[in-house]
Amino acid sequence: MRYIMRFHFYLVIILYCVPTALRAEDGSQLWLRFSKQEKPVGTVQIIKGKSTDVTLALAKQELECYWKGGDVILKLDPSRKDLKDGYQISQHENQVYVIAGQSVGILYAVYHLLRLQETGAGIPRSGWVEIPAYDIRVLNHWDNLDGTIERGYAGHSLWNWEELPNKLSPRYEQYGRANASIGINATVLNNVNASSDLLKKEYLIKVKALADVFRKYGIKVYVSINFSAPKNLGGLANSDPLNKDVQHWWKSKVKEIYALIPDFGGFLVKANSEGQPGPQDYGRTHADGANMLADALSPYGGTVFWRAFVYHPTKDDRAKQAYREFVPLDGQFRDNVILQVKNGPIDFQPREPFNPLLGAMPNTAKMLEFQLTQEYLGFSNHLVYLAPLFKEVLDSETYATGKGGTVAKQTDSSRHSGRKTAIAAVANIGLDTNWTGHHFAQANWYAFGRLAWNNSLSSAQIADEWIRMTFTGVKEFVEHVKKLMLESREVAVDYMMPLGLHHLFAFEHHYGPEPWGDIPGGRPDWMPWYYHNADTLGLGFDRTVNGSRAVTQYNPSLDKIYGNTSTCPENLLLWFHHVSWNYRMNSGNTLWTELCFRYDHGVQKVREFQKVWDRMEKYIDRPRFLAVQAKLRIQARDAVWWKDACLQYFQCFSRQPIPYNLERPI
Ligand code: GCW
Repeated sequence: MRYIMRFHFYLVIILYCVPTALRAEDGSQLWLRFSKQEKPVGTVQIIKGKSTDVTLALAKQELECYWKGGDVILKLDPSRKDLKDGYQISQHENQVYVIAGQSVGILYAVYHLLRLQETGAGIPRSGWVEIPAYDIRVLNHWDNLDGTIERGYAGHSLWNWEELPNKLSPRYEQYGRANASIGINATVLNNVNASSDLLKKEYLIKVKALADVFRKYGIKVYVSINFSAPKNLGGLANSDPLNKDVQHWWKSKVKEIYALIPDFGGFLVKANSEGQPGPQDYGRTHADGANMLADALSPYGGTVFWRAFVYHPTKDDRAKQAYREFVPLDGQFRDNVILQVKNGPIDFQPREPFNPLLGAMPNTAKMLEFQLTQEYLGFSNHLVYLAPLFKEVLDSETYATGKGGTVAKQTDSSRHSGRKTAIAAVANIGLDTNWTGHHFAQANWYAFGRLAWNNSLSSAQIADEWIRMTFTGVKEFVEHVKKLMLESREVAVDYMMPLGLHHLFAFEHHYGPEPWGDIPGGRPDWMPWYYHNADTLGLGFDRTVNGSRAVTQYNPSLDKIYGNTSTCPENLLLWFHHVSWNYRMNSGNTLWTELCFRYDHGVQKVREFQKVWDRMEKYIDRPRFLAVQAKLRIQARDAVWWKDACLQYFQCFSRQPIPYNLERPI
């Protein structure tokens, strides 16, 4: 009997582990390429865990498949509330002890151990504790019910609404596992430009099917709602948040959802922005709208993510809209509402200053929204590692709470005991075999998860881990590719829009350059000239007190820095100032010459990336080598396109030559 049981045990391990090990190198395995162990090297014991706990069972299974470091003891300790969904790891002789208050903490710890093993980092003897920086670490999918993805560049949606709930794609499990491995614990399934239909019973059953898959991985499901659903679906006369019938409609809808999904996360809402309905349609405020939903969700512990991205026609500077609309509402939101704020005041540009709302509204919970899908960064064609962008925002000094009041500190759990904290990113995931279109775009998904867990990690450390887990630990490869990744965002800024330029994108699709774009009679804030303001005198958007005054939305200490050309960081100069073509930059160049050099530098660096990558051929598998090589070819072509288009256009205003030692436009 014992032999049969043992045989059975090995069979399960083989069936579970081998398929991952044998799969072709097509990128589908992401960073989860743990090599399987031949036979168990140690034992995995669970202390104080329920035998029916599927998350715990998964954690154990992962260790049994891949862990080569000896005996591990997993212990649930419900009294350790201080750990939240984190864990404590220690080592005694050759045994590793993992303690967590919840089973998902154990799962995270297991992935941490495997990561240390795979990257060769070793387990610190002294042991350590990990507590996540944010309570809710959430991906936002902009997936539509017809399978398309708004701003998605990696194929169609993962969610197959036609087949759900009866057929469950194996990718749902893989998605859950990948997210759990980096600590992501929440997902918003559908586009913020939401269809009311998602709240129909027939769809809620499908949402439930997904929630049932993700639960094991510690992931809660949220949905984006359409504010007009009571009218659209419920047939009510309106969707006014102060109308009792509307409130009642939401309460019963929420009750229906929780009856299906007891751990449902809550709602994400885009209201009164880009034509979406919202409380202002009825003369109500964002707080009225958010609080109505919050009241419906609160008996069940649900949360409302209310977006601050409001964008509608205005004569004033678009960058000021969100702050102007939301700051007067500070303190009016319920405790289970979190204001979801895009990292910059415009829209996921290659570089923006941080959104001033993040340093305002002290009595309102706020969370950051990043964008992983590269809407403004070359789609899935350009290699742009985004951790440096995320870190730049997180580490930005807001001065809101004196020195050290960084964006990270304004939003994470370090100062907000009691209130839920969160961080979101718009996903870059689709049905493509490699999930994200570009193999290196996987690194952005990975980096978001790692920073959402620990916002003090460095971009370099995250890149290092990712490269070792995804490709190889060979030093040559790691060092060169890491350098390339770390430079890649600044390089993209250089060939697209250096020195604080922004929104020079082609209309609608946002792929290439179109600084000249103009639609007679169209909204000014859709036109690139609105943002660059090029004229014969100079270039840039005057947001100082002499211009749009957007600079005054920052704390006075920053307002002074940004508001003066001599103290404004050069990488934001043209964001805040209209500067003369002959303005002297720190390099000694005039603005015009510096601009030429920056664009040219961007192009030359992408060419250098191509050469670096070519030298990496011998270290990795052929399919991924060739795929990245081909994408770099596109990126190099695009970089030249950007440089030529922008420089030749701006030259019409500067009326100065392109420096003789730079590459001629094609
Ligand atoms: O960046 C803009 C995009 C829209 C998007 C909107 C938003 C989902 O171009 O496609 O809509 O932002 O964030 O709501």
